[in-house]
Amino acid sequence: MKAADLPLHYNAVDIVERNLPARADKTAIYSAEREITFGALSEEINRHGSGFRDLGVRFGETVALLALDSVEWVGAYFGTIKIGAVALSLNTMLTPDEYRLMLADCRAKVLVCHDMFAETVAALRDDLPELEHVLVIGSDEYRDWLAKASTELETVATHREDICCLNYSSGTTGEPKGIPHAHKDLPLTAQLWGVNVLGLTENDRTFAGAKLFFTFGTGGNLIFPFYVGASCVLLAGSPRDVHNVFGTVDTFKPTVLYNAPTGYAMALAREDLTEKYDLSSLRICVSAGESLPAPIFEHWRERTGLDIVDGIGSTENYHIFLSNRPGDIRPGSSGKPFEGYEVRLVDDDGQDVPAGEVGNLWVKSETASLGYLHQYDKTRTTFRGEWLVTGDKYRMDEDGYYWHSGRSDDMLKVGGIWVSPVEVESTLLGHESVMECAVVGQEDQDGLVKPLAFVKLHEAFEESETQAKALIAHCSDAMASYKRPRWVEFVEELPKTATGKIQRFKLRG
Ligand code: 3UK
Repeated sequence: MKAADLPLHYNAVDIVERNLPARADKTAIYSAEREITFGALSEEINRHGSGFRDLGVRFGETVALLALDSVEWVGAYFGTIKIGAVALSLNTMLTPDEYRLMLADCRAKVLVCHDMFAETVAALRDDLPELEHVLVIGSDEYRDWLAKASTELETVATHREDICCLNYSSGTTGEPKGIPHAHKDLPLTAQLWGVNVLGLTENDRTFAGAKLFFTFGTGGNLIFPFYVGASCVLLAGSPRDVHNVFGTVDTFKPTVLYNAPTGYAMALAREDLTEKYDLSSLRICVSAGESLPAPIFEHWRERTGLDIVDGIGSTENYHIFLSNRPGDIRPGSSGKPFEGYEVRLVDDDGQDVPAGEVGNLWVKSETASLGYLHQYDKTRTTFRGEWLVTGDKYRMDEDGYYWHSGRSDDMLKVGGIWVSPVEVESTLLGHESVMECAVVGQEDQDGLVKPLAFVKLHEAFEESETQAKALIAHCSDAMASYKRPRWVEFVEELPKTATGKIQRFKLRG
């Protein structure tokens, strides 16, 4: 499928509405809080869209979502898209400073949040003059607003290349980059990977440890299932809790499970996993976010009888662009390219490297974003004509499978989510005891990368286990906890260049 196969005027609310009227009574979303049919969901979407209109939201303006995975998230998301506005999906684990930056950058006009975020948002409002309305899910105001809104809503005839959604991804120095996607990208990725590679059908029921705010989750657990008329299962709670994820599998019986490698590693650490939870509904598992080490794949297969399909995706491409496929898996690799995505491995001068050698991974597709919002320079170095520079190093083996060989920047993927060493370092430097530090990735016992901090203390402080713990706790409080260093090594000196820049590569194990 090509973008040109879609109508010129295409609105991605089609992903839901294509199921009407045939599947009006089929459950679209299962969750512990609420279940909803395609018919009722469509009404909920119309109410949200009409409600946003009533608040003055117009074509191209941004509606921000800072919410747990829920029916309301989905209603607000597609309601925004249907009126030609842009749905900003915010990671729920960020700091107030990050929210301020993002909301200002995209001039969000309305924000929909769950009440646990209401206080954080309220404290930012003085700095965000363009944020006119904050709607707290479940509040009386929200209920009244929705109740008053019309269930009839005409779809705005957006161009298939108009922007429908926005996600922020971390940069090397921790600054967020806004990545817009067009209406066309949603059905395209659904067809190219969801259907053609994963083989989703309307008989599937998807579930993801990855949240809806991450395009791994939005695509895998919302867009792709709805595109084929399948249902999804949403979990409001944390996917870092094994019981949350596998208790949900046990209760709602999904056929497909998406997770980051760490989700599988954490589950394998539970001896009683398969006795405690009935996983028999699952037919296939998917992993992305960082590479899935072969031992995790093998142990998972031994323990559950299930294969894990590993594919590399990115927010820039919306979803997976190089992938293993059911029945054709080379454990430890990211698989092969598939229809709709071409890849190249090139040296630093842009020349193709021979098979077997490590090169920079470039990818060409019709689902790539056109650039980063308000980041002209960064856009020009990443989006090169038809090719997108991923920042990943890869090697192709003699059978055409691609093997991840690290990043060309210092960025880390921890639990499938970006961690900028610079951000962890500046947080550590915020602690009174730290004079200098450097953060690098180190593999844990499962072969998954976690932050390791090298720290030089001020003289008055003592290198001790207690001091190390205090630094880790400091990071855990000041940032999203997954970004904290898992280990601290005290050093007398850090390796530096002649100009005084810390050489992280010399510290990598
Ligand atoms: C790394 C992987 C090895 C790689 C994502 C699936 O992770 C996603 O998007 P992000 O923008 O990060 C992209 C970067 O993450 N990566 C992702 N998957 C793998 N490395 N093996 C993998 N399987 O460095 C890539 O450039 O956060 C993944 C679908 C949608 C996504 N947004």
